[in-house]
Amino acid sequence: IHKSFHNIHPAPSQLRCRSLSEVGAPRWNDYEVPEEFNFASCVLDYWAQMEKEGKRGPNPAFWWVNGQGDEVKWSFREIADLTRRTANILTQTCGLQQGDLLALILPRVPEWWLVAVGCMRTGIIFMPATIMLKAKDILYRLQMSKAKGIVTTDTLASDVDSMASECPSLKTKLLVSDHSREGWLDFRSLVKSASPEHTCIKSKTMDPMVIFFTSGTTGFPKMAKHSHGLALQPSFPTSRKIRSLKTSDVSWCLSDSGWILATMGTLVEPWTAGCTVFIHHLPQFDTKVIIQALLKYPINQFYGAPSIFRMILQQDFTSIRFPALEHCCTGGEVLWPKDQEEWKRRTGLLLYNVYGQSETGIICATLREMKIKPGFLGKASPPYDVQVIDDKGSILPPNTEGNIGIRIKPARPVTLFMCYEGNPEKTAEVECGDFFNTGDRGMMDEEGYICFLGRSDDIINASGYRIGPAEVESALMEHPAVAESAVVSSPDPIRGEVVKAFIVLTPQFLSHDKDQLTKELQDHVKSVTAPYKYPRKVEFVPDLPKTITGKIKRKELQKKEKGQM
Ligand code: BCO
Repeated sequence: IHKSFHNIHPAPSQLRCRSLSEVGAPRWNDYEVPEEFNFASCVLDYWAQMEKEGKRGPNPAFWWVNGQGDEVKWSFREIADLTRRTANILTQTCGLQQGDLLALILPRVPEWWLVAVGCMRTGIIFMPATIMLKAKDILYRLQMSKAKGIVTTDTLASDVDSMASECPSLKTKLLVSDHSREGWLDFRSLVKSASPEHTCIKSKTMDPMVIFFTSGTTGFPKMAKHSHGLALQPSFPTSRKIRSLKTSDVSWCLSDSGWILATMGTLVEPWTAGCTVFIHHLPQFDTKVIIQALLKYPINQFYGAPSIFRMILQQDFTSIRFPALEHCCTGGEVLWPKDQEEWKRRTGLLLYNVYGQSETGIICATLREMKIKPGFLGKASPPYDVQVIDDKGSILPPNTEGNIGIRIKPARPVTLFMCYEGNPEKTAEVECGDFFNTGDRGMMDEEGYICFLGRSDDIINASGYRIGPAEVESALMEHPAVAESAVVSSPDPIRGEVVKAFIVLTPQFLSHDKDQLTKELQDHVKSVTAPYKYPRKVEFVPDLPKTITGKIKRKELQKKEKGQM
């Protein structure tokens, strides 16, 4: 169905001052797709207009703090102005055009939101990545994507400079800093002088908008390319009920700005509802700072990976009441029933589960109005038709274990990634009959609730980070002590899973102190690749189990870790 966004999405005007779950949606449904859609003009500018007409309350659209007394508060009108300026910087000063790729590697600083929306306005495809990336990770991303631009901070600028000659496509570098740097454009100065006049492109819903790098079981991360349709997800009636955000809400999603959870949970979803996005800079994760912020600020919606909730529960309190907090939502890794029980017992609040991937956005959710079934993710969230399928793509009966699949035929959902950019083989590999195979194992009960039973491949999900074993093994192999290694997931009571490396040492390191060597190898991995991937557990072994053809039997090591052998 092709209509203009406002024909089928009258919802924003109805969202004002009412709970999203109260809003009837008689004229549109979970599956309609407008021919043209651009989040910046259709949603953000809408709220700016509502503010202008005095039809939205005085609460800010964006509220950023850094714990050192600095604070940024922007209204939608200010964001509209600043993102138009950013759009002009990207196109006029940087010379980028619709369809060009821009690496966006910033910590949680306000400029991240400006650049992301500036890209939407211009059709420049942004590629968010975590600030934890190291030089080689960045080089890989720039070369793979042939990015024409990069936006980053002082921390990574010298790494980028050191490899610029190996990235012939890279023609523009924007620095977000209080200092200037030779060869870099100074974003903060430019934004002050840029024109606020800009006409948003008329993007087709299926035009590309964003690319997330996502780890696979073999090789290095793939580029999951999404269209502007991804940003439609929180407009769908069912998706709106996931957190039932309303304009007066203050929503804090703790995701690092590199993940899809940040694009959706700190930008698209809350701003679709017209509510306040709260952000704490949080350069280092610190549970105490999080608790203090929940006590101090009027945050009533809290969203983050289960490890974050578990880490908060590790703190020394028997019971705590966060004065404003009403709704807690978690996703990105397995949520155990005991986490939900403990969170309820000690905070008095329910903890709702959502499930998704970089390729999909939210696939399943326990909506705010649904009963929580401990151990279950929730039900399929339209536009996704989620089924548990066998290896040929046939739907399995209830309570049968299989692969979690999303129906892509006869119609591919608009919010599902378009493809792995430049990798038709991998794109084809994840298709299974009429379904996209998530690679996750699961089971559906008679009520349609789905539970997660693990990965079907070797991908590790450590505290919500998707880590490919090959990325860690390749980093380990660069160390002279490592003759061979095999990296697998190992259970952990706080992080759900952690990375474990089985290492065969080279002869000259056999007599080295093992504790010292473990630390040295961990530091080595942290220094050559994004540090969240480092092996928190290391075991030195004389050899690795292998097949007759010499392939490492990872599954065997994996089973041993899970205590199944
Ligand atoms: O634990 P260590 O201290 O030994 O190491 C930590 C850091 O100290 C270290 N590090 C950070 N920057 C470094 C550095 N080391 C050297 N140089 C640097 N520049 O690296 C380790 C980082 O590990 P971490 O981030 O797991 O540890 P941390 O700080 O305890 O954080 C805990 C969590 C729970 C906050 C963190 O793991 C996290 O944010 N997890 C959630 C990830 C997430 O949001 N996933 C969602 C992805 S999107 C998705 O799944 C789709 C869902 C719809």
